[in-house]
Amino acid sequence: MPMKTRPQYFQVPRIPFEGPGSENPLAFRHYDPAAPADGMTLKERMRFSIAFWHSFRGLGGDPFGPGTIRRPWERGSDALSVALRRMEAAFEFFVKIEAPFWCFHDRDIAPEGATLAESNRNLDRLVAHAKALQKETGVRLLWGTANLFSNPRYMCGAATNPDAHVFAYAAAQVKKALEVTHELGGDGYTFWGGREGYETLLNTDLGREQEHLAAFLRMAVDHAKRIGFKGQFYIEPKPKEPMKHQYDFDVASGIAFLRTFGLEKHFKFNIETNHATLAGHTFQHEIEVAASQGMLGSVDANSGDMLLGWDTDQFNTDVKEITLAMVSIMRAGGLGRGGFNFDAKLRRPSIDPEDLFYAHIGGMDTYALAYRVARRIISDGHLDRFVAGRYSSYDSGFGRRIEEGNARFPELERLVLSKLGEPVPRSGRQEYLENLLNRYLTGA
Ligand code: XUL
Ligand code: CO
Repeated sequence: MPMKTRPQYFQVPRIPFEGPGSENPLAFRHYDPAAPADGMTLKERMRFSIAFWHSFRGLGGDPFGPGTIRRPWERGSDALSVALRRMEAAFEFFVKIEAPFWCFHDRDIAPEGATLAESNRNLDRLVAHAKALQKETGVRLLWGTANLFSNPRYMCGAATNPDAHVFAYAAAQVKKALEVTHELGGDGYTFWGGREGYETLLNTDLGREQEHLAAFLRMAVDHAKRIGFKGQFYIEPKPKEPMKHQYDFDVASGIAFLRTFGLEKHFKFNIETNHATLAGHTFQHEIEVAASQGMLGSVDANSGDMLLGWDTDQFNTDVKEITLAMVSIMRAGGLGRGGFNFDAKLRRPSIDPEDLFYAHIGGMDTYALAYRVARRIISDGHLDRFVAGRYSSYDSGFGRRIEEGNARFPELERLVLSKLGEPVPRSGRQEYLENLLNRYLTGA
């Protein structure tokens, strides 16, 4: 493979699958990329993706101190040559970790220039490089996006900025980001709200800002059509951080927003685990809400910390949480053109290149294990049968008429008065079901 002729940045071999008995920390124990998984390989089924921003731009900086992580490819003062080397290091990692996809923001991969024209030229250089590396390795783009939140011009939002000049700049940036996503064969394009929200209502016209956001998304849909981009558009909800309130608060408010503005046919949701918990929901809840409306799209795979109220973007090794999410995803028919994107970062003291491997091995193994457990839960059918039984009174008679919209209050009143009388309470059996779930999780 031509990759071999390039300098190798990681002193780690391609990660082998060695099975659950392996004691090698640099091996997969559950994620066997070649294993069959419902008519395809597990690698094709899981559609794992690496987030360029965390793994190749995040160096451990936080509000209290600078980055702690040093990477050999980051040395040098010419930003463009560093960016080109960084891209090679990233593709070496994608291949070694057996990830078939990657994701990026425009400003992750190419330095922002002094003007938009210069930024676009830098981006074109890096996109050409990425395109060659994609061809060489077979790694593909799950989705692209634009960073509309780091530059100070976006301090009061991008599409929801009170200044139409900033709106226009953001529009130009997204136009280009869409075009390069298309150029790289991306399967999707994500809108995470960034700073689309408010800090205080004292200076904000909330109604007008939401109209502007809708206008912006409409223009994106229109431009995609114009350039022939057929990838899936995603909204990635998040309730807060960086803003006190973000308009795409959670999936339910996202659905209401899209329907209000007639955009629902063009978008699905990219659900991030930690964003769900920040909104006061479980990961599974957000998946179920999206799936119930046929709008489940993709997943940003990470987790938060139950004791902290911000987005810690940790790698998720919680088998129970992911198994429950997987059950809902499978029932919904899978993610289609979406995937599991590790929007997760190393902790600040995890400074060695191997840590990047341990982190992703843990995340991928946990997802692969959860997939197997969820598959068993679904094929056994106990849970599904229990739930179906719980609603079976709606399968016939007056229950059926209620679901079909053919029942009226007077008819139901007559029924209760003349023959039904008092309903007989039935147990919800939560503890029984929790014990059943534990049996699947422990295999015992
Ligand atoms: C921020 C976040 C973003 C999006 C892409 O919390 O999740 O990285 O995934 O802009
Ligand atoms: Co995300």
